[in-house]
Amino acid sequence: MSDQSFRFSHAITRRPGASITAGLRAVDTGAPDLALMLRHHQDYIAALRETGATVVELDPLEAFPDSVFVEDTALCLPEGAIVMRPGAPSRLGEAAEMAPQLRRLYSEVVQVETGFIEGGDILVTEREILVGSSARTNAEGIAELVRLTAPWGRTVREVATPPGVLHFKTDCSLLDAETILATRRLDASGCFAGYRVIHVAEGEEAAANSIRFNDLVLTPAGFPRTAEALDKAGYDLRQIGNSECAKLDGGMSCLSLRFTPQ
Ligand code: CIR
Repeated sequence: MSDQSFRFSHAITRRPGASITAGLRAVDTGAPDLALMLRHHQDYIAALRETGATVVELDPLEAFPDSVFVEDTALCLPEGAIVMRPGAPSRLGEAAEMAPQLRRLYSEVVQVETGFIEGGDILVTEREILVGSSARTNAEGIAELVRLTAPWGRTVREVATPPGVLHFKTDCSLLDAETILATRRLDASGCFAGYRVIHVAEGEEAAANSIRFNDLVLTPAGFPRTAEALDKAGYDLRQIGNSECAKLDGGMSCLSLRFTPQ
């Protein structure tokens, strides 16, 4: 079994700007503190770099308050990058801002042309691409993903993001080629049949949005029972402050595009 689903040479990040206070959120739990968010962002980048990867840090895009959440703008596979079409109207233009960055690193960059799809709804495992339909990702966008990845021999499986959950990966992460970290509510749908699943602790659902990046697992700080379970399972954890991104429904996966261009 190869491990190309979690071994990456590169990551792209974007620093949050002052307009972050206007970012989208399901529930208003107070304005994010930009200075604290920037400190957390630096810790996040340092952990990615610790693994030896090259991390690109893009400047803030003040016209796009949510643009720190770069994951939603593209799907990066070894074969090529696919520029997404975010379903949130205020985020649609972010994808065009990311495209030239991807062209610098990839020889093949293709584009979703119709429908809506955000990277946060896509989980890539060794055997397939899981895509959750959601308020941000519709059937047309998923059909585009199928069309664009078919020439690369990829299999796409449509699943459902639980109602009221922003993205499919809000509730799950890949931990290794065989293992997924997930909330019980998502696993109950049966979408992970055939995988080994580790559940986040009751009341620690927000810990499900973690990332495996090379030898590390980056997980949001403040979820000690899930951290203990991951530690016991043998993963090398870095707990990263996420209090400010959490106010905007963002977590570990949203903050980077992770890839190894062929
Ligand atoms: C949004 O609602 O689009 C942002 N406030 C949060 C995006 C989080 N992205 C992700 O989970 N991939």
